[in-house]
Amino acid sequence: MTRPAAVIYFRLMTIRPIICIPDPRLRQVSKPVEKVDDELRALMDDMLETMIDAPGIGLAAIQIALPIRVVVIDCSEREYENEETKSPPRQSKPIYFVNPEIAWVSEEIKSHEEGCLSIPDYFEMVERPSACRVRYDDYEGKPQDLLCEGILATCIQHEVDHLNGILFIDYLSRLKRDRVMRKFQKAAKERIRGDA
Ligand code: GNR
Ligand code: NI
Repeated sequence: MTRPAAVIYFRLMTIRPIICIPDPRLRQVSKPVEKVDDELRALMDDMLETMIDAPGIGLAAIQIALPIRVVVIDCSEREYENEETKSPPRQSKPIYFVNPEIAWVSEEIKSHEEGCLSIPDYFEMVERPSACRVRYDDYEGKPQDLLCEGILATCIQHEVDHLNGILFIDYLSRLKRDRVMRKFQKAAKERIRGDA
C-alpha cells in the first residue's frame, strides 16, 4: 500500500447572512471567547468573506447572529491599484480581534460619518474619541496591543459597541433614532406579510 506524501485540506469560505434592525439579537451582550482554535479561525475566515462581499470595513460576530466577542476589520484601501488592468488592491490587511478591550481613549473627539451593515443605507455623523488603544488576541490567539487612529479608531469603537449590544444610532437624537427604527420595523412587517 502506498500512502500519499501529503494530504492538503482546504475549506471554502462561506458568506453568512447579516442580521438587521429591528432584530433583537443585535442588543445581546456577546460572550468572551475561551480559546482560539481552528474552528474559530474558520469562523473568522467566513466573517472576512461576508464583510468583503457586503461590502463593509468591519464586522462583529453578532451581525451574523453569533453572540461571541469576535471582530474583523479591514480599513485598507479597496480600490484597484490600476483601474484599467484591475490589478489587486495596494494593501488588503485584515485585522482579527478576539475579546477586544478598549484600554485607552484620547481626549480629542472627532466627528465621522458612520454606517452599519445591520442598518443598510443609513448614514449619520457620530462623535467619538479620535484615537484609542485596543488589547485583543489575534488570529493565532496571541495577545496584542494596538494604537488605533483615523478610520480604524472609529471602526473598532463601532465594533466593540456591537459586542455590547450598542448601535451607532444610539448616539443620535431620539427623533432620528425613532425615525430609522420605525422605517426598519415597517419594512420587516411588510416582508413578513409578503412571505405569508
Ligand atoms: O462598513 C462599515 N463602515 C463604517 C463606516 C464608518 C464607521 C463604522 C463603519 S463599520 C461598517 C460595517 C459594520 O456595520 N460594522 O459593524
Ligand atoms: Ni455595524
